[in-house]
Amino acid sequence: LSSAPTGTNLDVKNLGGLKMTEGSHAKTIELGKDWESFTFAPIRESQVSRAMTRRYFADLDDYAESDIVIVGAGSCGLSTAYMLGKQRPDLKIAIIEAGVAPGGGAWLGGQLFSAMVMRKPADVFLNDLGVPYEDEGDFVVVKHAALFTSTLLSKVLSFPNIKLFNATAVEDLITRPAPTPTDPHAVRIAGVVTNWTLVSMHHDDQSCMDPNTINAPLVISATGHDGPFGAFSVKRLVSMQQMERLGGMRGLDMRTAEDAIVKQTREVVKGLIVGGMEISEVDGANRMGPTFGAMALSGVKAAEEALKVIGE
Ligand code: AHZ
Repeated sequence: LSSAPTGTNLDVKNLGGLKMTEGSHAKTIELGKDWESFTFAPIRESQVSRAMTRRYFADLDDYAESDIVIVGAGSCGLSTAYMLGKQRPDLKIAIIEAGVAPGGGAWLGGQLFSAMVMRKPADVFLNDLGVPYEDEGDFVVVKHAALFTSTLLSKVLSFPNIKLFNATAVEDLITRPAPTPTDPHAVRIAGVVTNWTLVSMHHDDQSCMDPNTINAPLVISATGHDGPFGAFSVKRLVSMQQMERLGGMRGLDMRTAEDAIVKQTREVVKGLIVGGMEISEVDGANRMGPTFGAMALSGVKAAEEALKVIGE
């Protein structure tokens, strides 16, 4: 990857100052000097198609064997990816996000309000990211939740060892037998089964749309609390009889919820770490509503747990 040209200063009043070199023709175009003769560099439709598909299919090939798969690109999944991407450039990390737009519930604070509240000590995560906030004593406020999410997303996506597959749903988990003395039917999680989300949503009215797979020794699930697309992995653990039942997310109590989510973030069955609001369904923790410190710090804890499993 070549980086974006630096040193240019695009200014609407002074477009003539920006010079652009046009591909192989090496013709210098001075933006804004003469809009009548302005033209983009040449293109053919097939070049655009190949530029996208070649890279996507190379990524599918490359990430078919990943070191870690993160399921769900909400605030917890993205925080996990950020910590791992920063610390371990040697690991190949795939993020699978069902939605077209990554970010989960973190584009707004609460209800439809813009500001995002984070209780201390989650301010350390914001400092690391470089997201500004107002200090209100025991908590801090980011002016726009979207500023947090877009900053986090831009950092995660710029790590060369992380690939986001969005509009892609995890439909199932890959398992291998891993019997223990107390449970001869125990399994370990060995990857994920994927499909385009739009295909996943049509299994009831279209037949024979088989999925794809990604092998990975470790899966980190952060699919949020129960809902149409939530708590995916832990619900599947119950239906495949690796967990007797879910505790079920409890009512809202900000005072207890956030500590519990961070503390309970862990490897739930071999090869599967669960974080963010998905873990509230396992142990029966309270929800916290619109305060996001636990999501960032659950991501930090999930990354730490991952390094314990994978080896420092
Ligand atoms: O699209 C989902 C969302 O972006 C994605 N996801 C869910 N199931 C998936 C599947 N395959 C792929 N099968 C899937 N992706 O997971 C993401 C979850 O993001 P989220 O923001 O819902 O969860 P989180 O745990 O990161 O953050 C929770 C934020 C909440 S909820 C809450 C409350 O209800 O009280 N409070 C907070 C702070």
